[in-house]
Parts: sequence; structure tokens; C-alpha cells
Amino acid sequence: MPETPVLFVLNGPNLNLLGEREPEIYGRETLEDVRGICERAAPDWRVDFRQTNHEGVLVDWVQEARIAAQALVINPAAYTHTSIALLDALKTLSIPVVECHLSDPAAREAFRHHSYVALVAAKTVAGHGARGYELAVRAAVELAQERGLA
Ligand code: CA2
Repeated sequence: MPETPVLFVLNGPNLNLLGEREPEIYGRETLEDVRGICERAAPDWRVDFRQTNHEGVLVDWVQEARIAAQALVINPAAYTHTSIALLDALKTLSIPVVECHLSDPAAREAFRHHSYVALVAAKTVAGHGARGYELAVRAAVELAQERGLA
């Protein structure tokens, strides 16, 4: 039997506060709720779901995904708009990358309008709240299957 494919779902700074603050922007679900949404959206995959407040840790995890994952969903939070280091790490991947945001950054402050991650993402899901993760996971799984990775 082939090995269970692995999906990394990586979350950036402050997303550990999900459900506790600013529900009008980010919704009422907690990050643990989002983990469950991701696991249910990919029942045939092992979902490795993580959050960090540190840019370098996110870079380390993207590098880990090169060898350990067949697809990646990432909500880099504020690093979306600032991190060339993260972009450079993502550029080294040959697995599909799907960018996911709870809110729609394009409809918010001007400083959120540019995404470095969008330069390498096969798809971006934004503005669907926690359910957006379900859409992002399904898209990542589909892309990996299309590319023969899973
Ligand atoms: O909409 C998204 O998912 C964002 O990636 C969230 C980031 C923001 O910087 C991006 O522009 C869009 C912020 C995450 C902060 O998460 C919080 C959650 C609850 C309470 C406070 C912050």
C-alpha cells in the first residue's frame, strides 16, 4: 500500500489568538477548530498543522516541507506582506503551495494589498473565514493529485 501523503498547514504570527480577539474580522473559530476543518477536508492525508509567531521558524518549516510533504497550505499572516525570506524558501518547493487568508487583505488597508506569497502560490483563498481553509486544503490536495504527487 502506498504511504499516506502529507499536507503541511502552516500558520503565521498571532493566529494563535484566533477566536479570542477581532471576531468581526477573523471569525469566532479557534485555531484548533481550523485544525479540525483541515483534517476533515483531507481524510486520506496526514495533516501536519502548525502555528508560529516567528519568521525564521516559518522558513524552517517550509524547508522541512521540501522533503516531508506533498502539498502545502500557508497562512503567513503579516509575513505575507513583508517576508522575502519566506518567499525565497517557498520558491525552493516543487510541491503545490496554496495561500490562505481568513479575511480578504485586498479589501483592507493598503499595506495588506501586496502579497509576496502570491508570487509562488498556485492558488490563493481569501475572505472565506475558517471555511477558506477547507477550500485551500481541497485545492492543495487536487493540485498534488494532478501533479502525480499523491
Ligand atoms: O486574513 C488573514 O488570514 C491574515 O493573514 C491575518 C493576518 C493579517 O496580517 C493578514 O493581513 C491577513 C493577521 C493575523 C492576526 O490574527 C489574529 C487573530 C485573532 C485576533 C487577533 C489577531
